[in-house]
Amino acid sequence: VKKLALLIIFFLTACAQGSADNLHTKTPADYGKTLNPTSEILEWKPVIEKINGVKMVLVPAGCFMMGSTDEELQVAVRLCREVRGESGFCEKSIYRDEQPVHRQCFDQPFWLDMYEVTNADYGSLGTWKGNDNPRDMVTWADAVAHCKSRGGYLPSEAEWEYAARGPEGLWFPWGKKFDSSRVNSCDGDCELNLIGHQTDDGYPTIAPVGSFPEGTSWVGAMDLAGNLWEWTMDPYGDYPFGDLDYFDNADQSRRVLRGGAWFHVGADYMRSAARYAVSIDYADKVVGFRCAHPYWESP
Ligand SMILES: [Ca+2]
Ligand SMILES: [Ca+2]
Ligand SMILES: [Ca+2]
Repeated sequence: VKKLALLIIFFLTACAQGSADNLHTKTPADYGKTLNPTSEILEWKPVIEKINGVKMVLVPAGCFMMGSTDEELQVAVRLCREVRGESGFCEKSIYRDEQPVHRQCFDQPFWLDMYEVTNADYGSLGTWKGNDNPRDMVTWADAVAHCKSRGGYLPSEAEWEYAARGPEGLWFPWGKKFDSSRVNSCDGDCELNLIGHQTDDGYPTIAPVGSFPEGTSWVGAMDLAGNLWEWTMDPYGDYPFGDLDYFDNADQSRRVLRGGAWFHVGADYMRSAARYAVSIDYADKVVGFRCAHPYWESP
């Protein structure tokens, strides 16, 4: 019996090392990166690994300016007016929770799902259609539990925004100008298309993940803007994000969604800095999520 137990332990250890070999024994230098917050990350080339069966992209250590400048809020107002007209409610105050702009730094790299979590990833096939469609109708707790089951976690607002806009502080994952053809938004054949968009992305509701490669962010993550809105870990609070005061004063009953979704006609909520707080129990056809994973995994 003892021998068998030892054999099992040996086998388990071997398995653990097997999976470690393809990931956690790699140092950043193995990817040819220093992963230091230097100008090097402005020329970042995506690094993709399958972690527990799901494609994830490496987000290097570094810093960015979280939140929106006055200039960006003016852009948000303009994008809102394009949809709701001059008389529509498109005040700067709607986006005021994106201010003040403040620096956020990551001293460790981390992994982020390349795509929104799909029905296949989530294990809901049969009930939900399409292997590659993003899983919707998930509460915050569902999202947290799924990420945990994969050895990861739901990304923070700061992690999400950094992966979307990068050290250059882009307004959208691809740049500073909105382009409806780069996202699954509400255009063309979408029922809620109020402004007679000239473009038609071909998807009236959700699209299979990765359908819009032109919308890929600097780290190689796709559909950060559009398709499904994405849960983040954090309770809703006033910036600056992340310090002790933030969590003490934040509204624990609400969590923040990022990136906008397929039903958005305008681009104001597709901006990488845009925040939208909903009840922690909210579940809807416009909300999904993606997971993060620590770079250095404790043994
Ligand atoms: Ca579109
Ligand atoms: Ca669409
Ligand atoms: Ca999305």
